Amino acid sequence: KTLLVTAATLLPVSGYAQTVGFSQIGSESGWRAAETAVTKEDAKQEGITLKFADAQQKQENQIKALRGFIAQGVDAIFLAPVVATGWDEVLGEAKDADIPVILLDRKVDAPDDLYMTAVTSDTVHEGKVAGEWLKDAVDGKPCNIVELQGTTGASVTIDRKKGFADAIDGASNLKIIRSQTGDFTRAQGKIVMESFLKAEDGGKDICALYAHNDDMALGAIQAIKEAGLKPGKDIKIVSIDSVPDMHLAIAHGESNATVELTPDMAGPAFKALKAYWKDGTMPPKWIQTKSTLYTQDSDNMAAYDRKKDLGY
Ligand code: GZL
Repeated sequence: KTLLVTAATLLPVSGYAQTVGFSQIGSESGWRAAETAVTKEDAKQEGITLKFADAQQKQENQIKALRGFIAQGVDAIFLAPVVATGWDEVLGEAKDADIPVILLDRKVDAPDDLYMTAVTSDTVHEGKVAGEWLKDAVDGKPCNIVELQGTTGASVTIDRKKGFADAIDGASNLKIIRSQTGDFTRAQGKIVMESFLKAEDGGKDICALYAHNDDMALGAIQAIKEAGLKPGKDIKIVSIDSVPDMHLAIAHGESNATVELTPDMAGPAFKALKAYWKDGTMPPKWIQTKSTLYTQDSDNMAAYDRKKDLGY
């Protein structure tokens, strides 16, 4: 009996447990932290060993992490690329090592044979949804807009800026008067919004804020209050991510609209990997996640509770 127990203890569980190396950007926003939590949970559910590396927003740390994963011979790599350029060499090394790379939530400017698939939302569309919402909200009245951009050089920043600009293009009453990066963080969002308010005579001529993510908008809300103005009323606010704190702000009338981005990019990524490992099935080059608009008017603020199971 003892022999059996020992043997059973010693033998590895049946089937080989795959290992995935995940190079995560950092924890700059509530959304990013939720993506990390969901990815770790998904890996556990799938019985996959996840090696996690936090790059603290630095591309060189991501490249180092990828080289480490390649040296360790992981079975696959997840990469959330902080910026869009500078990946060809290290992705080429992963390809030479026959390690599939899946991009999460942002894209890269690189030949698409250097990655298996990208799991992202349509980030141009998100900007468009935000712009359309504002256009309807101001209903033809003149509106000076200030814009808090995401991380400079990130695919999502380029796209969300373009989508919003496309949506308001041709509406002569809408004008972006100031636009600057707040690097997707609350702290920077507050600091840059303070500078916008100061530069615009205390903000009396600012009609709206478009922030590329909720965390910068939440920082800006603090700045707007400290300037003695009412966020969501004196200055309309639209942003992207739909994090729980933004749902709270909207429910309290301190913001107006947010476009949801699911933090669960890893779910579809693991699914694609399992199919590939099973019989070589290749996923499409882009697996798109959906974008839903949440506003004060719609009755889906209760969705705030639903967020609990979304990794927040
Ligand atoms: C978008 C993602 C962005 C989030 C931000 O897909 O890359 O990065 O919108 C996060 O909250 O910082």
